[in-house]
Amino acid sequence: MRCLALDIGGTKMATAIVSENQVTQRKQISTPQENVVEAMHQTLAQLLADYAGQFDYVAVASTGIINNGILTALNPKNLGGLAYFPLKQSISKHTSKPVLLLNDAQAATYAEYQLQDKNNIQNFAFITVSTGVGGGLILNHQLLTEPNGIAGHIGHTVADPNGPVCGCGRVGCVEAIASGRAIEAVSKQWCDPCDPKEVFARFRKMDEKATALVSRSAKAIANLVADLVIGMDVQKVVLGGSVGLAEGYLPLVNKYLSEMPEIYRCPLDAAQLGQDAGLIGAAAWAQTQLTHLE
Ligand code: ADP
Ligand code: BMX
Ligand code: ZN
Repeated sequence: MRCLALDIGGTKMATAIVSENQVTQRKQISTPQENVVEAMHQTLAQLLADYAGQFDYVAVASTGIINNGILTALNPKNLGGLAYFPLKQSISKHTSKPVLLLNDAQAATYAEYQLQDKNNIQNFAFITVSTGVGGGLILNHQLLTEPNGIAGHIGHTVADPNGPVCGCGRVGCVEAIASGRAIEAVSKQWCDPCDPKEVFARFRKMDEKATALVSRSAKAIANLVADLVIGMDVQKVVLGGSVGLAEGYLPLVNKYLSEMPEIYRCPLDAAQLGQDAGLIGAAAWAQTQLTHLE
């Protein structure tokens, strides 16, 4: 079965044909940031036209809470202010093939879990540190998506009750401290402003301000991992997203984790599928859903 897979993040949209976990015809564009509703409809129409005739089903991994084919942003600021979008309907206008959807981090979780030693790991989590901070949970070998698509939104647990207000409305979320957008919110105010990519370049050159900012993010993620271990007996965590995979970040998170009492620790690795985890996971998860429907 050939899948047209779409991975919609706050910064970029990736598309590809995925068949037996192999990614071909991959394309990447920027996620619309203005007139988002109209631009999203148009972008999806164009993508469906580009891949016409090349797929048997469509699988979408998207940022936001995905429930009944509808995207509801927990943090609309990550999507140019878009709070609600009828994602399934928008795609189904252009194809008669089945369209299945789940959250982007949940999709990546599913893909990365397939690569684990499943006999020894029954509870697993994935964290993406990207535009936002997303997550997915496998408990007792099962990916949590029910009942409302919310499970795994661990970027909106609290890292600092006295921290900045998050785009979701809560104060001090992990996302408001650790995400790419949170890093940018600080670095663009510097007298020598820069984007997160440059923050990391400066961090690797031991710049003091950049190191403090990256460390603040890494510490919040290390605490999030510890919370998963102590709250759900998570046995392994995998990290993804452009911030999560940035050189030097994972070792720093691991350093903070190693400073905690042993009971809070678990192995923490980088996503093996890198930027393709969402595409591959969406395709594979959707295929299991189709099999259940048969
Ligand atoms: P998405 O959120 O769309 O899935 P990414 O995983 O690429 O996309 O995350 C985007 C965020 O990562 C942005 O905030 C961006 O500034 C930041 N970013 C992009 N490239 C890098 C890099 N090389 N190092 C650190 N941060 C990066
Ligand atoms: C936000 C939230 C999650 C998403 C996470 C990572 C929105 C629009 N998104 O916490 O659903 O999984 O960001 O998303 O509320 P990304 O865009 O950084 O990949
Ligand atoms: Zn929040």
